[in-house]
Amino acid sequence: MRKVLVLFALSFVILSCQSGMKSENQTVSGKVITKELQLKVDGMTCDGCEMTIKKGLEKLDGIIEVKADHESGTAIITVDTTKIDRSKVVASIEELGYRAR
Ligand SMILES: [Cu+2]
Repeated sequence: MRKVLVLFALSFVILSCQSGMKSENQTVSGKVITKELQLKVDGMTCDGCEMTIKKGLEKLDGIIEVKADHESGTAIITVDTTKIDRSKVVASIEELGYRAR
């Protein structure tokens, strides 16, 4: 019986360690799993384009934060991976009239 208790305690410690670990830029808290997607976006030429992408993406469920930069042609999009994935974000950017990869 004592062995079982030790095993139980041990597995609990291991499990709680794992849930506290972070992989790269992925954060796990409750049911929200956030991830930063770094995309190359072609076609942005001014601040207005950045805003178009920002506003367009922020309407979608699962988008937490959007940073777009037309000078470098990149966008960093923080998403909740339980609600949206990279391919959906790319498709949405293309629907807005830009090319993302
Ligand atoms: Cu523009």
